[in-house]
Amino acid sequence: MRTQVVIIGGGPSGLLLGQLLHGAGIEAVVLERKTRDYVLGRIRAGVLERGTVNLLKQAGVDARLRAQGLAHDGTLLASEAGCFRVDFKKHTGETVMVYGQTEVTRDLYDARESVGARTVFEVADVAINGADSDSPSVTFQQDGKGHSISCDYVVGCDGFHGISRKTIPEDVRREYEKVYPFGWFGILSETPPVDHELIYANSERGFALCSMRNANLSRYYVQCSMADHVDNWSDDDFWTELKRRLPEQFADRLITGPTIEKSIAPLRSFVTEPMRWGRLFLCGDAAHIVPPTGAKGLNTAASDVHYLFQGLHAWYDSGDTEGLDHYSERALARVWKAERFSWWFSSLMHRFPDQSDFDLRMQSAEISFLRSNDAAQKAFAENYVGLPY
Ligand code: RFL
Ligand code: PHB
Repeated sequence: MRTQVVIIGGGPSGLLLGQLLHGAGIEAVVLERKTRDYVLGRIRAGVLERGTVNLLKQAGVDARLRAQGLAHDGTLLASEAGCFRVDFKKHTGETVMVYGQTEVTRDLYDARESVGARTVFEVADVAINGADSDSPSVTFQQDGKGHSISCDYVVGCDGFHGISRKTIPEDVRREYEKVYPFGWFGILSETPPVDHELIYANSERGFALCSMRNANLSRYYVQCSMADHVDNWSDDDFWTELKRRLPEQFADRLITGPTIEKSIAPLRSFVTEPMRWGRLFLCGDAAHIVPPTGAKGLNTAASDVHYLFQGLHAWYDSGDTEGLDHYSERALARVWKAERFSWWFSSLMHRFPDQSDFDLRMQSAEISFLRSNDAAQKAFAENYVGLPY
C-alpha cells in the first residue's frame, strides 16, 4: 500500500495533523495502537490556547467547541498570603477556552470518519524503515497480519512512550529531562465547579488545582507522592485534602460528590532535539513533555502541528522545502518557551521535599511580586494564553 503521509499515533496531534492535511488534499493514514474508546477514555488536558482553537477551526472541527467551550478571561492564584486574579483579557486582549482533550479528540475522530479518512486501530509492532532515505515505509501488525505502507513522509505523533523518537539514532538525538519529585492526583466529579475560573493554589500541604469541564463536571487535582496509589484515597480523603489546600472562601463552598475518575500523573519536563530526522518528523508528546501546571502540553502539540502542516502544505503545493527544513528549529523555539513557563509555574506553586526555609521565602516573595506587579502579571498572562506562533 502507498500513501503520502503516515502518521503514527491517533492522539490529538496525529488526528489534528491528519485533518488539516485532508483539508489540503494530502492523503494521510493514521496508525493507532489502542481502540478509539481507549483513547477517548483518557482524561487529560482541559485548557486550549487561542492558537489551538484557531487550528481546530482551520481543521473544520470547532462547532461543538464554540457551542460548549467555556471562554475564560482570567485565573485565580492562591497562597497562604491570600488569593488574587490575573486578568488575561486586560493584559493581552485574549482569552483561553476550557474544553477537554477528550472532546477535542472525539470531534477529530468524528470528522475523520465523516470524510472517510483512514485510521487503523489496534496496530502492533510499528516500525519506521528508511526514514533517512527518499523512500520511507512503515510496517506494522494488525489482526495477526503484517502490513507495509510506503510514503513520502512519516510523522511520529505517538506520545512519550512511542517508537518514533527512538527511531532517530542515539548519536543524532539529544535529550533534556527533569523529573519532579511528586505527581498530581486528579479526579473528575459530576458536581458544579467551585468557581467559574480555575484556581491554582500553593498551600503548605502542597499544590492544588480547581478546574472544570462544564457547568456540572469538575476536575480537581492535588499534589501527591509518586509512591502513592489511587486506591489509597477514598473520595472523602480526596475532598478533605483538597479543602485543606484551598482558601477558606472556596473550601467552604466546595460541592463534593462521588468521583467518576481518579488517576495519578507524573510531572516531567522533557525535550528531544532535533524534531526531524530525514523524512521523519516528531510532533507533540513524542518530542517533548511539560508538567501540567499552566496547561501547555496539548497546546504545544498543536503548535508543532501548525508548523509541520505549513511545511508539508508548501512542499506538496509548490515543492518549497523551506517550511520542512526549518520545522525542527521553529517548533523547538516555541517548545522551549512553553517548557520555561511550565517549569517556572510548577516551581512557584508546589512544595518540594528538599525545600529549605530560604527556598520557601523565595517562593512567597515571587508570588507576592506577581500579585503586586502589573508587568509580571502581563508576562504571566501572555504565557498562559499562549505565545504567538
Ligand atoms: P498522546 O495524547 O499521548 O497520543 C499519542 C497516541 O499515540 C499512540 N501510540 C501509538 N500508536 C501506534 N503505534 C505506537 N507504537 C504507539 N505508541 C503510542 C497512543 O496510544 C496515543 O493514542 O500525544 P499527543 O497527540 O502528542 O498529545 C499530547 C497531549 O496528549 C499531552 O500533551 C497532554 O495530554 C499532556 N497532559 C496534560 N496537558 C495539559 O495541557 N493539561 C493537563 O491537564 C494534562 N494532563 C497530560 C495530562 C498527559 C498525561 N500523560 C501523557 C501521562 C495527564 C496525563 C496522564
Ligand atoms: C485540567 O483542567 O485538566 C487542567 C487545567 C489547567 C492545568 C492543568 C490541567 O494547568
